[in-house]
Amino acid sequence: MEKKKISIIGVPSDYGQQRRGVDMGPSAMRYAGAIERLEKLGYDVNDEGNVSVHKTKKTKSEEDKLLNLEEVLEVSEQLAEKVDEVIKQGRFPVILGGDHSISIGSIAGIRRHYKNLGVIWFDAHTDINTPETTPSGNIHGMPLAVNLGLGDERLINVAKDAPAVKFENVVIIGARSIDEGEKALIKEKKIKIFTMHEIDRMGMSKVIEETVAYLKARQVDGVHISIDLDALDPIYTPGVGTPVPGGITYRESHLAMEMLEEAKIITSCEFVEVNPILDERNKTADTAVALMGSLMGEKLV
Ligand code: 4U7
Ligand code: MN
Ligand code: MN
Ligand code: MN
Repeated sequence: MEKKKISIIGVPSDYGQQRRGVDMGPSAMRYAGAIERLEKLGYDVNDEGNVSVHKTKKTKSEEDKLLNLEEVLEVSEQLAEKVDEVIKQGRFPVILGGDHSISIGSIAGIRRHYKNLGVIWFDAHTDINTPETTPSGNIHGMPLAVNLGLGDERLINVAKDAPAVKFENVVIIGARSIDEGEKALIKEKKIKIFTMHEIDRMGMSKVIEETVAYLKARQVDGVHISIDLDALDPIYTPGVGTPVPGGITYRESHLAMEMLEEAKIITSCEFVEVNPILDERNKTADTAVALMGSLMGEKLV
């Protein structure tokens, strides 16, 4: 049998938020052994290197309440092209962030290849703010909205050639910090969400069973999982820009990855918000790479 092919794409961008260091996320995950770990699983791994991110003076567009909009756009366009190219080559994209604004570009590229894409958003936050609802102006709080076709037109236009993700094709897992405007939108659009409350009550096993059944019922033709490391409790992933207590445990997160792997539904993935400057001995990158192993088929025995 031909080896399954993976392409790693690094995106050293920190333009979606205001803390320094998250641009070093791709290096930290490579140091933590991402490539070796996937090769050990028998994959043909191609490290595509990093998307080039120009270090410019950060600009602020007061009027639009969007920080570093030009820079985010530039990174997004490049990343969308790169992801598109990799999928055309028949390779499975594994994207390493960078802050979560990179999902504007990654999912834009992915969307060109699916008519009915499913998206799992593994995060302490819901990242569904728009310029109208954002309390911070930080674009890393907006990528889910943008991929649903909501928010700033220039950001939405990164994927102008592709269908928007459908509201009913999204599942949010791990949320525990949701802004008022986000809550209203989630209710209005009836977006499927398993907050920490549901994870506590149902257990992660049931949450993933229901997630898989939900996406299958919608007959998705691919599923992208976007993993923000702040979904986990900061005990396990202290190196993130916006930590929120009361998160997913180490084992719960691994169980989620193992069950998604068993379900064979995932067609692309990304790991974001790893910030080595805020980390303890690269713990957050290590956890990201361990999750990657589980998601891609590592077994305990
Ligand atoms: B992350 C926030 F207000 N919602 O929009 C915002 F709480 O990618 C945080 O999930 C966003 O880390 C966090 O700024 C974005 C805030
Ligand atoms: Mn988050
Ligand atoms: Mn996020
Ligand atoms: Mn964050």
